[in-house]
Amino acid sequence: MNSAPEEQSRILIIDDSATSIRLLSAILKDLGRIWFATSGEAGIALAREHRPHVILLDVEMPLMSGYEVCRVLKETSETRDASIIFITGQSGMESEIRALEAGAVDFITKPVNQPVAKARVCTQLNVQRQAEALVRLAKRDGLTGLFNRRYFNEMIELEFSRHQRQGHVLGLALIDIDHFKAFNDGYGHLEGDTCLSMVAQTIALATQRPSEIVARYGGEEFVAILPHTTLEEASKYGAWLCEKIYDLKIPHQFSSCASVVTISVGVAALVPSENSTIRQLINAADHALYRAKAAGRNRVIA
Ligand code: GH3
Ligand code: MG
Ligand code: MG
Ligand code: MG
Ligand code: MG
Repeated sequence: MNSAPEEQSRILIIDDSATSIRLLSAILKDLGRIWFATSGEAGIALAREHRPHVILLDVEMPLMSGYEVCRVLKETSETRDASIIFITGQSGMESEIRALEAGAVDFITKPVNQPVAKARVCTQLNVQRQAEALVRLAKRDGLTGLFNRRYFNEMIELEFSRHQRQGHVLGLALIDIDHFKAFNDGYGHLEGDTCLSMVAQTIALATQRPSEIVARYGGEEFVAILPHTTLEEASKYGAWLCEKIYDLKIPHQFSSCASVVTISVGVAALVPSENSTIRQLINAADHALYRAKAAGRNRVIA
């Protein structure tokens, strides 16, 4: 969750003809992972489960037509962004317009011309890849590669409503590098950037649960969302982070609390209640961080 791996392309073929599915699978087999369904309903279920990048959708099918399937896919949040390419035996302007109006991005006519079909799917896979790259960039901080503040804001809303609904404890940690201004002043801004990145990577690596999210909160401040984490567990996590950063042994001769780079951590946790808010949680962690600084830094306070 806190790093961003490249994903394999995913293609779904929805067509009531087994022959047609066999042919298309053979044409597209090198482009990614392929699923297929022989009815609209089964296709929609597969699309929700696997979130294909490209969906090849037969127009003429019994029960649910391709147009209807397309409409449902476009109205469903998990499948809305897939590129839908219609496959049809009907050629002509009218069916082409109807397909585009239903939300399709392209159109392949039967009998399928193999190189053309492959090229069209390739084009859409590239479009999808670029869209994914943009989404990834929009979530990330340029220097450290961690999630950015905007993404944190989205995710804390999500986790907070989950915590209210499901009734679990929601932990939060605010992490701030100690005497970082002095580090910059003493070693220069570039060294400062390198130090910031190393600290960020270490925090990200130490925050392993898939539900946990680490973001760059501001300049030399980071934040970790810790779902299902009590105050005591969050304190342990904070202490562990302090140790990990200390163990990096990044020299800091201008620090007045240690000879290496250290962090201070403030943690808080919310138990579900009707009048608790996100602001409360962040403020509590912020006050704890302030106290960790006042108490001498290189420590966690709850
Ligand atoms: P404290 O222990 O109380 O947190 O002291 P501090 O010096 O770390 O805190 P202060 O808020 O005074 O200074 C933070 C410094 O972090 C100042 C700013 O120049 C530096 N900083 C913020 N963002 C970046 C960055 O992206 N790169 C570098 N090199 N420095 C940054
Ligand atoms: Mg058909
Ligand atoms: Mg400060
Ligand atoms: Mg600081
Ligand atoms: Mg700060």
